[in-house]
Amino acid sequence: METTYVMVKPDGVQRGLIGEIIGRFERKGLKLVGLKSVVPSKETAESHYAVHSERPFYPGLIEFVTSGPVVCMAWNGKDAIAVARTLIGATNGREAAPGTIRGDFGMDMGFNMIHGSDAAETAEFELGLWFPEGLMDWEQTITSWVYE
Ligand code: IDP
Ligand code: MG
Repeated sequence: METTYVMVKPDGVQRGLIGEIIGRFERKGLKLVGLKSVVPSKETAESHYAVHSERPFYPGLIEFVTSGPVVCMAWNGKDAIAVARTLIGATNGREAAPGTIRGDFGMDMGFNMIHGSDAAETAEFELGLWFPEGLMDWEQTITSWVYE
C-alpha cells in the first residue's frame, strides 16, 4: 500500500471542481487519509515546486498556486501514486486523454487543476510538507470488496 499527495489547485477550486475531483478518487477505491483546504504560503509553494525553480514558468506557478485556496489530500491504496497519476492525466489538458481529470476539464498547461506526486520519494516529501501534523489511520470496511 502506498500513499500519494494530491492537491486541487486554485483554478480547480475556483471552477467548482472540488467535489468532482474528490468523487473520482473515492469511487476509484482509494482511501482518504488526509484532507484540508489552505491558502499556501510562498515558502510551502516554493518547496513543493523546488524541482522547477530554474524553469521560466516557476515565478508564475508560485504566484498562481498561492493565489487562493487549494485542497490538500492524501490518498492510500495499492500503487496509489501511479493510480492517481492515471486518474489525473497528462500535464497539458489539450493532450490529456478523455476520462482523465485534466482530459475532461482542462485546456491548458498551467491551469491543469490538480497535482499528484510522481514517485515514492516525492510523495513522502510532499506529504511531510503539506501534512506535518500527520495522516489519518483508519480501517475502511469496503476494502475487502475493492481488492480481491
Ligand atoms: P505534472 O503536474 O503533470 O507533474 P510537471 O511537469 O511536474 O507536471 O509541472 C508541474 C506543474 O507546473 C504543472 O502541473 C503545471 O501547473 C506547471 N507547468 C509545467 N509546465 C508548464 C509550462 O510550460 N507553462 C506553465 N505552467 C507549467
Ligand atoms: Mg510533476
